[in-house]
This record gives sequence, structure tokens and C-alpha cells, in this order.
Amino acid sequence: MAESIKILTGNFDVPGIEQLDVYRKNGGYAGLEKALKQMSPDEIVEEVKKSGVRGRGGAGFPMGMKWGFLAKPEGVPRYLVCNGDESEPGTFKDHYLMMKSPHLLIEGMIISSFALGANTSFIYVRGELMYVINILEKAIAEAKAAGLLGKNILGTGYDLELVVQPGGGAYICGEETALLESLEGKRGNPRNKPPFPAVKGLYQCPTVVNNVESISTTPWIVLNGGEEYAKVGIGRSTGTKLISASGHVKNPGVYEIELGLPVEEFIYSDQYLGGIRDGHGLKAVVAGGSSVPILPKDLILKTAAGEPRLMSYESLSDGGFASGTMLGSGGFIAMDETTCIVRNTWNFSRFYRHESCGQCSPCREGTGWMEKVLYRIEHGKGNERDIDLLVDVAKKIEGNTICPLGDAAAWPVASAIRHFRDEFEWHVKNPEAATKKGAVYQPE
Ligand code: L3W
Ligand code: SF4
Repeated sequence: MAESIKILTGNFDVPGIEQLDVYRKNGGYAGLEKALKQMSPDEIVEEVKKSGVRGRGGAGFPMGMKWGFLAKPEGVPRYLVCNGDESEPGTFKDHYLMMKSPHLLIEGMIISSFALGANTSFIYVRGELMYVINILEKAIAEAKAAGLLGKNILGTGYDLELVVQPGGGAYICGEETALLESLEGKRGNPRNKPPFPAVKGLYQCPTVVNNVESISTTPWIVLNGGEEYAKVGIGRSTGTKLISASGHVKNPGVYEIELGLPVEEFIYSDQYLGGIRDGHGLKAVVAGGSSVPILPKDLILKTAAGEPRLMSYESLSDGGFASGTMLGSGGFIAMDETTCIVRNTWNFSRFYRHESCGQCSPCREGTGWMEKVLYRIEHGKGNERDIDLLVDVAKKIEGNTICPLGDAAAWPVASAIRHFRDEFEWHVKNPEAATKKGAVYQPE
């Protein structure tokens, strides 16, 4: 595939692009001028629907459809909240986008707020990223001084206040309803859905919660049209996607790829990850952040039907969870054959046990059980029943919790056992060998 079109990152390497004057000289805020001066809010919503862009935070829900669900009761304020809490292990693309080009997100926020009829909007940023918050606040002050925020934006009569809120310091605050609780000043506990935020969100008012990357697509969509956006990508996976690539690859980093790129090309081509670090071969990939099922090399490169696997929502999930996974948030973690899958699964499990908010018992108790059982298998104290016990606990969590963290904790464990059961059994049967420093299971 030729080099991908850059919808988001095209001018990220321009020196000083984080400054308003440089951003404007490079075409910035032209989308906003068009949106506010030449389009109605409904026309913008229509273009976003036509673009087919799907939520980039992990769920892939069509953004235009979500905007279409926003309730509009008379006299009740509506809010737009940008989810920049990005805490998924393996995912760091929103952080990169906000740091590199804060005005792209701010422009997207103004366009989206205008389209949704919001006059106060929020960017909720992971609390640990204070330097990113400072970058955004500086950019907001610049935009305000230039008449791009505040009262009567660009003389059009449209008013918008944009507030940056540091996050509560917990992974769960990235779940949209926990985020709204946190924004209201409460502990970030997820709410039951329905009602969805589109009907009852911030302060019980209609609210759209969108990811940083999703909102940042709107200047391009407004300027070029939703149909042009939909021509990029493949099938229902329209547009480009930021991928955070990490692990044992030669060139880790954030890449903007056109959806539909073959996974094999993404991993091995010098334009992207450049292959696996010297002297080693690929063992497994987690393609969408730690919450999605892990796949062994054979299944990440090709589907069970032998088709080349593509970087798209559909292709990555082809085969369901028996042989597929999810694009998720695009946190692509590649592991070479020095990786112990049991240790890695235990590591993910520790994370979810720590981050569970504790409201529902399957998640609160189940994440603790899984972490304990994985600990003992990894440390040479497991028995064969433990492997089925893990599968059983994962099954009992899946689908039985208030928010997706339960599934996110269950899927990595269930998939690791599905695809690497031999390795779990080896740990149980050979505790001495398996607990030697650096020991890794070698298939016969
Ligand atoms: C109105 C309806 N709105 C659905 C809205 C809903 C939400 C969006 C998607 O989880 C996943 C999670 C992580 N009326 C609606 C409606 N909506 N039906 O559509 O909803 P949902 O529940 O499918 O997803 P979610 O709660 O947003 C996100 C996975 O992404 N993930 C990512 C994790 C981490 C990050 C990060 O660090 N940035 O995103 C990775 O796989 O596990 O399953 O807005 O309100 N009838
Ligand atoms: Fe809290 Fe876990 Fe229940 Fe989500 S699934 S509400 S994190 S206990």
C-alpha cells in the first residue's frame, strides 16, 4: 500500500505547529470558518454521518449516529465532553495528538460543539499528563484572545467556553459515565446504561462523549466533506486511525494508517514498525490495547480462513473470539518469542484488579481471583485445575458487569488460555523450569 493519506497528522512535523499563528498558516481553523459561516449545525452532523467515522476510543460506535441520538429538550443545556483520559495499557495516541497539535483538537471541539448546540464543553485529560494540560490551556488562551473561543466566535453570534479538566487518576475514569461522575466532582464510579449520556449525561443533561482522535477528524470532514472521508479506508472502517505501536518492534511510536492496511505490512515494512527486534521472531500481538483478546502470530497475520488480516474493525474481529480480536483503541503491542504469555497475562490481570472500581461483584471478586491464580501459576505453585478455574472465572465476569472493565479483564485471560494453553500447562507441570529467571516455554 502506498503511504497513507494523513488526515490528522499531516502537519505534525511543522516546527511550532502547537502555536496558533503557525497552525493557522498551515490551514488551521479553515474548517471552523467554513462550519460557522457556511454551514448549519444539522449540515455538519449530516457530513459526520456520511463520513462513517467510528469512535476512536475503543468501541468503534458510529460518531454521526451518536450525535443523532443527542436529546434536545427545550431549555436544557447540552454538553460535549472530550475523553482524553487515555489510560489503556499500550495506548498513547491521544496523548501524542494533544501534545503535538492542541489546536487541531480545539478546532474540532468548537466545530463539534456548534454542531451539537453546546455552549460549554470539556476536555477531560488524564491527570498524570499535567504538561499536556498546560499545552492545551495555553492554546485555549491563544484561541480565546483571537476570538475563536468565548463570546461571538468569529462574529457569528456563537458562544463557547472550553474547560480543561485534569482526570481523577484512575483508569476507570476513562469509561464515559465514570468520567461524567468525576467531572461532576464525585468518585469515578460507572453508571448503569441506559440511560445513555446522549439522554442523561453531565448534570443529568444530554451529553456527547467523544474521544480526542474522533473529535479531531471533524475539521477535515467539514472542509472536504463526509463522502471524501468515507473514500479513505475500507468498507465500514472508513478513514485513518492512529495506532500506538509498542513492544518488541524496531520502530515503536504513533502511526496514522489508512484503515485496511495489511497487518503484515504494518509490522514488517520499514515505513511502519520495521519488523521484530534483531534476532527474534514474532510470537503474539495484542492489537487494540490490553483489553482485547491476544492473538498468536499465525492468527494476527492471517484470518482462520487464510485471508490476510487487515487493520480494520471487521478484519481484526473476523472469526469472532475463536480466532479474531478487536481494533479497540489501536494500542498495538507486539511480543517476540522471548515473551512469557503467563507472565504477561498475570501482568494485565494485576492492572485490572487494581483498577476495578469494586461496584459489581463479578468484576471486584473475579479480577482478584484471576490475578491470584495467575500469580501462583507464574510462580510455580499452580495446578492443572487452575487453568480451567481461570476460564470459568473469566466466563462468569463476561457480560455480567456494569461497565466494560469486566469484559476487558476477562478477555485477555480467556484468549491467552485459548491460544497458549500448552504454555500454561508447561508452567503447571514444570514449576522448577518455569520459574527459572528468563525461562520461556518453547513448543516442541
Ligand atoms: C445512545 C444508544 N448512545 C451506544 C454510545 C455509548 C458510547 C458509545 C459506545 O467502551 C470500549 C470498551 C473498552 N443511545 C447507544 C449509545 N451508545 N448505544 O456509543 O458504547 P459502548 O458501551 O460500546 O463502549 P464504551 O463504554 O465507550 C469503550 C474498549 O473500548 N477499549 C478501550 C479502552 C481504553 C481507552 C483509552 O484509554 N482511551 O479507550 C479497548 O478495547 O474496553 O469495551 O458513547 O454511550 N442506544
Ligand atoms: Fe466497577 Fe468493574 Fe463493575 Fe466496571 S465492571 S463498574 S470497574 S466493578
